[in-house]
Amino acid sequence: MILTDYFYSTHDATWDIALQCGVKHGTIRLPEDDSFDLSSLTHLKDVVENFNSAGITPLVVEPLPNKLHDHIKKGDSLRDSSIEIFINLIKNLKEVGITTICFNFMAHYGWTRTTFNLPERGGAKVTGFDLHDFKADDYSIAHKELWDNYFYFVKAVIPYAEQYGIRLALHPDDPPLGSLGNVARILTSLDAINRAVRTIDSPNLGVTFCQACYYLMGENLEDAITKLADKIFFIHFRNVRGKKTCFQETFHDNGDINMASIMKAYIREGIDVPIRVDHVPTMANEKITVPGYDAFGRMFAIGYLKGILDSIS
Ligand SMILES: [Mn+2]
Repeated sequence: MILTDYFYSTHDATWDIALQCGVKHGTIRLPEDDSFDLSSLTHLKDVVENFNSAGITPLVVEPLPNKLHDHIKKGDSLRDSSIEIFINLIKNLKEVGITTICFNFMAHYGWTRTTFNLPERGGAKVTGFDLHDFKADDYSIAHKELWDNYFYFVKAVIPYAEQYGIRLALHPDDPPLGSLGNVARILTSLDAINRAVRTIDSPNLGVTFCQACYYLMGENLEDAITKLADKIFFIHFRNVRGKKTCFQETFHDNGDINMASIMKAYIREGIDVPIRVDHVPTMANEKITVPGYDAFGRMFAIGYLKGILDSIS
């Protein structure tokens, strides 16, 4: 496994904390302000140089920039121009040594929570979701239309991903519910994921195995890892407690998933890909800044992940 952490593209304490914890590789979020031109190789090189000079090697981009992806998911009039920019981005990522893009196909609502301050062990705070508390707006899209938009996108970009050696790693829907309000969700079961990544047969199309999403789908995790072994390109190391209609995040050692046995399953299947910790609690003396991404919980999670990896390998 290649240990990464999730970084914004401006040097902040998360970079130094990760480096101090022994993380040398990055899963990076590209800048979203208008001064960053997604078409510019120079701008991308500047971002990567900045990481490199701090001692971090970026390997994964997550997510596919929303200013492109929202049009692609909805299939609106800016879809084709957005796909063109993305194809150019694939070429540029190859130039700077980034190998993997984590993308999702959740339209309109991204990863969705109904609360951001549930108590977890010792009074730490976590995010949670309860379908009863979810308030939908009036946007709607149907399952068929979203599947059509998904395959339209994948067909357009896969030849370039293959040509430039970039792996597209599909993240499942979070939460994996069949719909939110009138917005269809399509990547909510192992069967659906298999349809998404095997209908078009390409070695460059696979998945981000976000463990907790697969758990909340009701899938057996070890079984899912075995069935997707050739397609797991990136791992979100994440734990959770509950069911898909009502759940909360947890410390990595305090949820429903046995994290050590899941790690053994990856190793048994020969999966050796970038991994990062995902969705951590906010702890004492911290304010909730980016829910799920505060520093102390991340330190704990990285240490816990490193301990499991060291004990197995
Ligand atoms: Mn995830």
